[in-house]
Amino acid sequence: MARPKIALIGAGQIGGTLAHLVALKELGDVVLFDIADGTPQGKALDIAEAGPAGPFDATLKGTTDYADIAGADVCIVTAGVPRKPGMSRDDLLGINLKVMKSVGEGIAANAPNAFVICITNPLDAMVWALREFSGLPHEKVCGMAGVLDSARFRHFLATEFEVSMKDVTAFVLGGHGDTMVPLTRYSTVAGIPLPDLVDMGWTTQEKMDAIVQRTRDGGAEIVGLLGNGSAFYAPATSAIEMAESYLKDQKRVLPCAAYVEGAYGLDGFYVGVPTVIGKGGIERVVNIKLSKDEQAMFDKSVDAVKGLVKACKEIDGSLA
Ligand code: A3D
Repeated sequence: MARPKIALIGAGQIGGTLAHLVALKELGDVVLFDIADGTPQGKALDIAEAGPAGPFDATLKGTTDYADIAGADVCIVTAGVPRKPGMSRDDLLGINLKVMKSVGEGIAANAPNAFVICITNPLDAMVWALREFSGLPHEKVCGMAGVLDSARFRHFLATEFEVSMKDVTAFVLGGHGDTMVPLTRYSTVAGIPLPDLVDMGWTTQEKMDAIVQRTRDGGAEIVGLLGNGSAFYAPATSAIEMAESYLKDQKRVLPCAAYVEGAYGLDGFYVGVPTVIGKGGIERVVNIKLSKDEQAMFDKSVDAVKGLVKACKEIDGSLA
């Protein structure tokens, strides 16, 4: 049986890390695409040369020609520009919207049956635009953010409680931005919800509030530390979890930016929600019941995303 073909559109920090992870996990063969000639070819060769020592079996090809992604099973999109210190994700909108147009057309022409995971920021608006430009079915186009945001939340919680990260689950909803909604009620240690752990004296409400805020600011914290570019190891690892669930039909329940029609009072919109990812792509959106306060936070987050989509339509008339 042929190995799956995984196309990585953008061979920068996240793209290169994705290629390495795909190879190490032997998820399939990799095509690294970028407009910066030399970068995708150099990274592909460097990773391929790691194969014997890895050891892993995977072929890697770097290219500037969209024809090379033909027939890809999965496309992970990181093409565009990342944030610099002091920038918000939304500041990237104008530049990255143009990039989504060329990427969407490249995927539509060469890999129309792929499962597409967008990572380019501002995430919720870019995944919407990428879907519009590509014309692919909504269930085959999604965005990676929730897995990363909840991984950050889980890391902070596991460190606070001094327990294994494997036993901590966390729930983050809404747009990938300052308005994201970490849900403490649905976040647990071995099934025990966080509010109960506060009652049990494991931590205090103040510490929980600080962790929620640190999760919201998680991306900016890394941008500030690096001083040049944004996070890439955790974002790449998170997207791989989603790609693996699709390729192996694992039906993992993972939060991601999915097209929501009907659930959460939304009528056709991309926003972060819990989903089931299997061979059909986004097979289900899990519609959980929110409290009044949670719904208000979610609505605020959705409003922020709607504002960005409106801005996309104003910049590119073909999206209106
Ligand atoms: P970077 O290392 O700059 O890589 C981006 C690559 O895209 C570069 O190699 C560019 O040459 C390439 N590129 C630019 N335009 C095009 C084009 N039209 N077609 C193909 N390739 C192109 O950035 P990065 O890998 O650190 O980040 C990539 C994106 O992910 C940025 O928009 C980040 O803001 C975003 N990001 C999102 C998250 C989420 O959780 C959603 C986290 C971290 C970064």
